[in-house]
Amino acid sequence: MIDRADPRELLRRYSGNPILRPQDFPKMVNAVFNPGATVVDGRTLLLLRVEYRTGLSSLVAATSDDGLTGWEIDPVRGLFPSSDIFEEYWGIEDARITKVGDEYFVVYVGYSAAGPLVLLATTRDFTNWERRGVLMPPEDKDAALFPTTFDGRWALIHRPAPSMPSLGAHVWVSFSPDLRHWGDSRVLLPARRGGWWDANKVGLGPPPLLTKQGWLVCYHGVRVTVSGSIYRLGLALLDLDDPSRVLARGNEWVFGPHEAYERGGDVPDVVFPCGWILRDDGDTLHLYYGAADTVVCVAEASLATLLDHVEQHPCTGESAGWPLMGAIGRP
Ligand code: BMA
Repeated sequence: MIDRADPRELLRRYSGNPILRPQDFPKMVNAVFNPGATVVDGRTLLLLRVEYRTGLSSLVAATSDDGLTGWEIDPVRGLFPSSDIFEEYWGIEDARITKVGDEYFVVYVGYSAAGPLVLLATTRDFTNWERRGVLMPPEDKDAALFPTTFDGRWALIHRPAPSMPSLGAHVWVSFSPDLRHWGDSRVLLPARRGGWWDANKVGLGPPPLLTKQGWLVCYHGVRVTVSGSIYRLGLALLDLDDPSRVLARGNEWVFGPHEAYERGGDVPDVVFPCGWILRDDGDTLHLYYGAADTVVCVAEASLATLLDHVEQHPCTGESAGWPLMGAIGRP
């Protein structure tokens, strides 16, 4: 394999990667990946997607003091699907955790018998849960809540799949007064077209992160090649008061699969984060991601450097939006 490690990368991989592997589990499992992340009682908590040898997934908690080492898999804490629940019929996947007061709002994908959809469950301890139902019907995934409301409305970033895939799968934002009724939906980050790294299919990574400059968003872009898809990560910045306003969007990806554990696994060439944690110094950011749909890894970045990057590599004009915008109705 070609070594493409580059010291100029903005996100630096932890040398102890992968931090969690299938063989770390007491029972044999197929894969552990795409973790949500938060801090509980001073410890880093990951809500791992664990895929069993049935092919179906649960969300299992693991904790660590420093967020890098000494991971303890918790046999009790986690969210476990029930085949009695239509929306969770084939398991649950890819949690994004948003802390609101002293509650954790976990938005996750339910693999229902009618396709993947977006569900919400809330908890204070990751043991006792209140299932709050469907936020978005099939087919929709890659969703997370903002930790604050905007003029009294919750905001959800999500990624519906269009019935005509050739039109692309784009990141949307929707609003709700009560976390049940959603609307005022609009495209937030359109997938670009043609040769771009994020052409045709994009989706949210971790929940949006509050910074002085705006909400920092990390999203994945999927490049389809003759040997399969490559999942890479890019950045955008949203207006603090109106999260449907994109202030900036980077034109380059900032992280992509390089290492052997990212390039080989159940689904090669995938880096897929569902959580990040800003550490107490206010600048160190730990990004937790699934690698190749098989193991869990972490990379570190300086928040200030990421913000500089998104502001200094903005896309403009046509590359920022719809290539055909304005064409409709011309004679
Ligand atoms: C996406 C999601 C992720 C997965 C990725 C790559 O559509 O289903 O859970 O990691 O594909 O397989």
